[in-house]
Amino acid sequence: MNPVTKNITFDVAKIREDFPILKRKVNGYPLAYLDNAATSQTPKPVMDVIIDYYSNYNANIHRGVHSLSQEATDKYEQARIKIQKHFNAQKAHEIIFTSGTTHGINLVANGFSAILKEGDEILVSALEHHSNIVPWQMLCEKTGAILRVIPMNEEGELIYPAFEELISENTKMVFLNHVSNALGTVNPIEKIIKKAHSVDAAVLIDGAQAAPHIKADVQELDVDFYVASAHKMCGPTGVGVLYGKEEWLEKLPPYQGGGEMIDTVTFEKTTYAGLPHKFEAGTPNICGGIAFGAAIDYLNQIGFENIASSENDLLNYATKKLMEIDGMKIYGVSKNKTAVISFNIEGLHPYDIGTLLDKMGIAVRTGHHCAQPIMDFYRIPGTVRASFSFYNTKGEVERFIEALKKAKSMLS
Ligand code: C6P
Repeated sequence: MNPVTKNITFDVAKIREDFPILKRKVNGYPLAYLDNAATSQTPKPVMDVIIDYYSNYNANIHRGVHSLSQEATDKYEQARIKIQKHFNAQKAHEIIFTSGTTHGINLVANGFSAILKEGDEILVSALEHHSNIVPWQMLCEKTGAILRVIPMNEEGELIYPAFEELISENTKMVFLNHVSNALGTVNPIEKIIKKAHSVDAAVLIDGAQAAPHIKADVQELDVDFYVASAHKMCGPTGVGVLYGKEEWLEKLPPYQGGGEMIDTVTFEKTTYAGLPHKFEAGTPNICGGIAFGAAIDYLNQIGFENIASSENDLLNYATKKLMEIDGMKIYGVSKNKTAVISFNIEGLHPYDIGTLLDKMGIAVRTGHHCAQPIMDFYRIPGTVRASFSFYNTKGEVERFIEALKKAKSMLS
């Protein structure tokens, strides 16, 4: 848990006014939405942008001479620049719009099939979401490259000395998440990137769970690829970002062929458009991209220090209260973690706990969280996962704890 100074202007009651969904009831109880790692809720300013788009300038982009098309194109490209500035990318064309983190990773993995050869090694961490495992396994099947795994410890942290032993001149790529979705662990990506570059390996960071909480600076990190999803950042589903260093994006072949990604097409030969269009075939999620820009504005207006500070308070309070419950086991106890608590109560199935919590208006996720290797490590089928956002309150944590105690007594 990170000590971060809290800005006194942070007013959670006022912030909650921006999220109409937080006023609804579920099963007769006020909603306590504690499944933010799965997807975040959408504030009114972002919804307003979506309504404005469809009310006033819905049109295809980069294609039309008419005013609506030009307005939509301008707004879409402005959103790209907002995202560029947010992640501090050097160039706007290093920002590729995707449909989300999964798409971004697949795009890069597909590109590396033209670069890797049999016997090359690629390193993945033991803490990954399936999205950052399966595309690389598919890549290994295609190329004959070898996938090696950086192991984790009981606390849910990567074992850095083991990474140092695994990495070698044969390592061509390292990919891991910035923050684990199942445990909340913040990985030491700065030193991993530095070490990977010492053997000329490229690094892809899956920022899906970090981007809502931590403002990553891709130039300072010197990372080769960074991916994230808008829907975990108060934006809509179906849109995300792939940041790639220009030199890498130039080197990788296109992922999909189609409209907008070409320069010229004849039946004999097609030449491709430059960046970023080379990787953006077809009509994109135009409204989603523009709304993603608005979501980034919204988060920056709240302030990432405020976000970290308020979420950290909720994490500390919830952890302390959970530990008072008999039979409680929390998975992922790194000192450096975001506001995610994965747990089980001895003798109870996570699914049963989640179902009873829902009956009391508390939304959590249960299961393997698309991270089966982590569950295998702990030899469990799954966990209950509560994940907090800056718009959650201490009162909601208290309701969650009380509901959990009630569920426990009903199930025992
Ligand atoms: N994790 C969760 O409940 P998409 O679905 O493409 O937006 O994101 C995939 C993804 C990739 N990496 C990490 C670290 C993630 O957490 C996720 C999505 C959600 O944990 C849904 S499975």
